[in-house]
Amino acid sequence: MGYRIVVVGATGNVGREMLNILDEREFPVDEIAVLASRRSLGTEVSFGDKTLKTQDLATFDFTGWDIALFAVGSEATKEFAPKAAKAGCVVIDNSSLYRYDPDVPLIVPECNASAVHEMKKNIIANPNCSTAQMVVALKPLHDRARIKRVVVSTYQSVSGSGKEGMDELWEQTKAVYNPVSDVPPKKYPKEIAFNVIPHIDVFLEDGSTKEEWKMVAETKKIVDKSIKVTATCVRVPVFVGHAEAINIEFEDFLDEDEARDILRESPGIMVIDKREDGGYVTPKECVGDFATFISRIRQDSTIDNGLNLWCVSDNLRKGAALNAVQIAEVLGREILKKG
Ligand code: 11C
Repeated sequence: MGYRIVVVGATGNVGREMLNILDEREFPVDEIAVLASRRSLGTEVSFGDKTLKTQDLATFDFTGWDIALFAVGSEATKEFAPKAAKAGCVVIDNSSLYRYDPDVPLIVPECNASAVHEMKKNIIANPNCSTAQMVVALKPLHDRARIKRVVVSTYQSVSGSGKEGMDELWEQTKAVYNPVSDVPPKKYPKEIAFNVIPHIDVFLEDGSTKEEWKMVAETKKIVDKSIKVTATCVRVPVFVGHAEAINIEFEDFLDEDEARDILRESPGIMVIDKREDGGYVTPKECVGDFATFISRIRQDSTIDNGLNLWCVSDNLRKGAALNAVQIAEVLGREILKKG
């Protein structure tokens, strides 16, 4: 016996990846419903070799459904996730709405799968994409040498801001070569084509951005509240795949060779780290993959116990859809026990 699964926001970048990944990982699905807002109603989406027609989120009855993977904005989540949860359907939510709620586990299965037992509201939160890939790398190193502080700079692709961001990069890039039309910035505050923008999400009072704050708060909730994190999040003209330059200060000394061995043995990680031309992974190469790729592992000799590394992952997969399906797998194994 398998599960009755709902994908909410099935026509978006993340919703479509959720369907692909449920199929690729052969998640035990008995029945699947794909929901969308009225705007995208009737749109067809693929699930394996099937074509599914979207149904209306506003009128859908979640009673009798086991798991709902939500990939819609915070507003729609606020309205519909509690309805699904109340109807007995466990919500795995990709928005930021519930991530910091103490009664909602925030889970990256490689780091804190057991938090699934702390679920109190029938809701589990999926982290921000830039956090998910970073904590996969941090957790095994923290277990060995205790992380004190992390300094991270991100290079985030436009798919993180949905189809509109991807379209804006595409249209602006074409306009550079064919300057008959001007494509002014709309989704982003400045032109993204052939540029980088040190601004993701809204500004906060202390001068940081919400994206940077999320990396701090979510790392503490998932890995260890004692870890200090400072982040600079930057949008780059890449379609899919987020990259991060991570500097880590440990309590104990951790040799770079040992760190490489630990990471090689850790779940969800692929180490590609040859000290030669091209001996590292770039966002283009991680697209469509499940792994978080780690390269450029090296000692930081400017501090006592420092290490640098480069971390790349498909933000629509590990950063969103894959992590959500992995949570569903944990939920099935540990709690629902149907598959
Ligand atoms: C971006 N990280 O790249 C964002 C997208 O809180 O889930 C995901 C935002 C979130 O723009």
